Amino acid sequence: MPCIRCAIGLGGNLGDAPETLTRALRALSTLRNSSVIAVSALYRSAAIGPAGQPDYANAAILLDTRLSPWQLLDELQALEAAAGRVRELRWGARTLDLDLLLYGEQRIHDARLTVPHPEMHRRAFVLRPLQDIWPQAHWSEAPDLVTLLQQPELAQQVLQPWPEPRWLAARALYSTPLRSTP
Ligand code: A4P
Ligand code: MG
Repeated sequence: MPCIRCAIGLGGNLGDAPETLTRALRALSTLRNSSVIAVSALYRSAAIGPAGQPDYANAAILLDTRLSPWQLLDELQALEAAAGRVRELRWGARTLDLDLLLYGEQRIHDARLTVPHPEMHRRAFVLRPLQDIWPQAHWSEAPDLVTLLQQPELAQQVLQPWPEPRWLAARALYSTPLRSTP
């Protein structure tokens, strides 16, 4: 397999979400045939969806991988299941959402996988972290990230940087100059 640059979105809003996302980042850094290239800031935002939910923590990472998109999805779902199992006992709900946002410039649409992620162009909580790690990201007919984020529907989504020490420490490990963004 060639080495492909891809973007993964991380989200969670049950339990200690910064801890869950930090653990997911550490696990992703040990993924076989893959290297973490860049890590976004952590952001906090109101849940989009049913009311009455806790705020979300969101982030994104850039990964170079020789895994196929489906192998990568298997790995992401295993991490979700692991986080979910731990939390299910205590919170009764999933705590970690890992989405494959972009896989190089490939377009995939099958029963398991749609890439680019079909909702990402509508979500500031995906696009703002993506801008941190891959400002030139582009896909299909979507405009560039700056233009997308200026659209009224996205501009009204309030996203606050969440300077959580555990995330900052883990992020620093993967944000050396050698791992600069493309
Ligand atoms: N699947 C297809 N394409 C993909 C892909 N590119 N990446 C399939 C990952 N999975 C993909 O996923 C359901 C199925 O989608 C998988 O089995 C996989 O084969 P899921 O994550 O179990 O389902 P879900 O999370 O309930 O649905 P979905 O549509 O992924 O939810 P979203 O869109 O991720 O929304 N508000 C804030 N502020 N921040 C958030 O992070 N997240 C959500 C969840 C809602 N509101 C939010 C946030
Ligand atoms: Mg999802």
